[in-house]
Amino acid sequence: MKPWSLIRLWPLAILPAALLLGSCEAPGGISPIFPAPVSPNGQDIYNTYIGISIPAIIIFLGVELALLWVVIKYRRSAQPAGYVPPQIHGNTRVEWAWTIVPLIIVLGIAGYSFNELQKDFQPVSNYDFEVVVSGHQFGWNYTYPEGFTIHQEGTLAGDVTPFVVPVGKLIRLRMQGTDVIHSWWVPAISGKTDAVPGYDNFTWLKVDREGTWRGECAELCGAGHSTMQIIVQSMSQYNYDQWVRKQQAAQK
Ligand SMILES: [Cu+2]
Repeated sequence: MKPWSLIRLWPLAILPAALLLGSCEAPGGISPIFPAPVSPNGQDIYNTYIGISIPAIIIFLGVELALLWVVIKYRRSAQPAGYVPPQIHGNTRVEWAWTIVPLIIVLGIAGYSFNELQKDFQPVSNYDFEVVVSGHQFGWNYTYPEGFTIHQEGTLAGDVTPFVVPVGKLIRLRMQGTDVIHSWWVPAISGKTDAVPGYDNFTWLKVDREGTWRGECAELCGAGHSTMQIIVQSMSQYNYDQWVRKQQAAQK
């Protein structure tokens, strides 16, 4: 095969990327891109993801394009017969540069993500109220300060019962596990937080608009793991208060 007939196959190279991006809107929440964040911690995680991914993609494209350029421009068939390229042993200055620059980039990423961990993955104390979230095989229970519990039993047959929150309130989630380790994850709202038996973990949310968001248990926890869907529904304080009264009446 002549080199140029190979190059004409370039659309094949971008096919996987095109397929991946084409599935962005696929039902079931499978997407390489996070949904629009609706809680400050979700926003910060999103910013961290974008802040690291965009420079990484630019560097990747730069390296690959430079590689392609060298492969094509200096291919053997474009050189005179018997051509031997210059035999260079090394270049100390270039070697220092490609050691130091990646080191700075990696340390930058480490500092950036560590800062985000310190900011949004600590237990909050200025919360409006706390909900105890308990994971079990296979579902989630949400116990509210008023004393009632919402059972979000896992299923693939349809939507699970939503975990209802009021808009704009800072809610601390106390994560617990009753059997094995689960992990509560709603990408638009917060990072993954493990629900561990015998140990309380904390996360929080402060949803800024009304709506419904989906998540999943993010820790393989047994045969029914995939049924552990999460739905968070946020509503106005007025509607929320009415909803609370209804739950209290139903669970008396
Ligand atoms: Cu689970």
